[in-house]
Amino acid sequence: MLKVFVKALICLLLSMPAIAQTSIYPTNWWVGMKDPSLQLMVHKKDIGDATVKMNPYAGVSLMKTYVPENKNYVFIDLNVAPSAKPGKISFTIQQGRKAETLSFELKKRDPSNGRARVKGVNSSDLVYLIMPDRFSNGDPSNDVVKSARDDQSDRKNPFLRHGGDLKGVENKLDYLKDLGATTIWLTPVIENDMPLMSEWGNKVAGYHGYWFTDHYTVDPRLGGNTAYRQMIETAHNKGLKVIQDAVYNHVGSHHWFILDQPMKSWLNNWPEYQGSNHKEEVFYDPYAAKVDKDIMVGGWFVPHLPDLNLRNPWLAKFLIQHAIWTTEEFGIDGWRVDTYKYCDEQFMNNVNAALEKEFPTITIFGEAWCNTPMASAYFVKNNLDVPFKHNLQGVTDFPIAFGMKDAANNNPTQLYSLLAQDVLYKDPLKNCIFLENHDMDRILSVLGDDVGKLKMANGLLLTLRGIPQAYYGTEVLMKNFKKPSDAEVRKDFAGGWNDDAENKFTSAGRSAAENEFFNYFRTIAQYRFRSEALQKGKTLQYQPVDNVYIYFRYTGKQRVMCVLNPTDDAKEIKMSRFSEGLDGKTTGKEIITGQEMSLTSSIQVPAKTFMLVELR
Ligand SMILES: [Ca+2]
Ligand SMILES: [Ca+2]
Repeated sequence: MLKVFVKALICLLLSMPAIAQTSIYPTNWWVGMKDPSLQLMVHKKDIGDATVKMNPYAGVSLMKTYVPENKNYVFIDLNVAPSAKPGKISFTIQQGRKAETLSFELKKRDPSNGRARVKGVNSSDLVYLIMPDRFSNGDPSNDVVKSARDDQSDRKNPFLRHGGDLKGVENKLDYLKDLGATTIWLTPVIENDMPLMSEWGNKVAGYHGYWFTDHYTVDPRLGGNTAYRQMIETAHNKGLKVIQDAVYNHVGSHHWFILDQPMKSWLNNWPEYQGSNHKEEVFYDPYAAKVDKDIMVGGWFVPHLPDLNLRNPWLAKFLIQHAIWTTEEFGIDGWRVDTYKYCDEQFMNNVNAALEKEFPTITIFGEAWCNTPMASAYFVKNNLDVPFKHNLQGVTDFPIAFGMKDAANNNPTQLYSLLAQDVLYKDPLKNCIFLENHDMDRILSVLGDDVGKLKMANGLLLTLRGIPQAYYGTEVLMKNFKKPSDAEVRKDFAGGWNDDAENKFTSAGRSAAENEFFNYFRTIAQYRFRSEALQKGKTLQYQPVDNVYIYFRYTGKQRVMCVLNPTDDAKEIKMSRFSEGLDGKTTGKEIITGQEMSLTSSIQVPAKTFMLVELR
């Protein structure tokens, strides 16, 4: 492993670029931010030997400058007073006899934050997760970028880029809205200018987006910053919201600040390559050894993803300012944070607090791939007595994902028990719930290609507490296991490319079976869109008896009853046990079939069925 690591570092050094131009990060800022402090990171050959002066600008003061070990950087701390007006501040950089003037823009903040943009995402929403490279190609002219380290696009190769982009997503927003989605979450859109990397014996492109190389650039193969801004504006105009995917734990090995590292402590360095142990227990285990925690947080994912030292205050400021910059610049409504449990805990609390300070309506949920509610709850606001308290709003709720799968597989008892453990969370409605995502086997395959089970699982997904998230293609029966690789669960959406033989974005292009499931999903999603009980109601659940699981969602105005019979037998269920949930109601309408029902004595529940009954 040592050899691999050293080889990787040598490769990095060899590919180190000359610094072509002076760059300032963030690329601009705004007046009127609640935090007046602003730290500029300037990247320029030998700037550490220069003198930096700020030319007078009303309301903006230069507090201090700092030159790190690498003299190609200087950090400039500014204070931007509330009185400062929009405009361009300038710096004079004197290097020997040469003087250069750098200009930096302070813009006016967008007045619609918290209303038309940065609205936040909550349990009233339905999130639809898209990997843009694999969804729809709206602009074939950007499929290949000649100047990129990876200049290939080939739909026949599952590991290369396929040409999908942000214009493609924009073109399909009406389809998503009709399906009942209110929010799109895209796997990261930030530039991944990485060469092909070896993963499990394959040469793989950064088509998925998780290998950042420049935080301030949206990947040109997705359409760049302009296409992202345009897609978000169109989504907002259609009443849809957008979640961006953040990665704080690592970057790609060809990120400019890895190729020319500002200081030695920028990364979590080890004498020889050290992978993470992937054991979240180290955080809450009262008996945990410190070294195990150090390896969990500081160990790397793979050699080509340098693990960031989030305790470095300059790096932390860079990343926090980037999160704020992105939110203000593009007006996104929320963040999903990748690899949350591998990041320094205090850093994560600091990012979340900084975002919530500038954008009180923002939503943030973290990816915490955990098997137990105890572990999931640890990473959010919780009711646990633990030494470190996280401030995160919600997590991607893996235990509930496994519970819903088991329930559809004729074992609902585990789901019942998992929900009982919601006592651990301050607000379980802020968790994101799902059946599948880009890192998991597709749920239809997991359920043995049984569309009946798929229906039951999705019935649960759309009616249980939390923010439900669908994964692109579920609705048209896309399936596969991650064997031999995760590319199998990231196939192209048929019809997203002009030359596709089939177009599953239209009912005419879908098979009868696909349309049946599509309509099933859409019916519940559309009902959910107007049901306050499903969106924000309380939950009342009953212990499963004979594997039939019944729960209610209710507010003061509306009640719904959800009935899951995953068994192979039709059941007659006596209603007397459910009087607390029925609250005196004697009739109901089953939403999926439209059937009126009497609830006075008993109901008939067909085998392998999920019923959603609005009480009257
Ligand atoms: Ca394209
Ligand atoms: Ca880490």
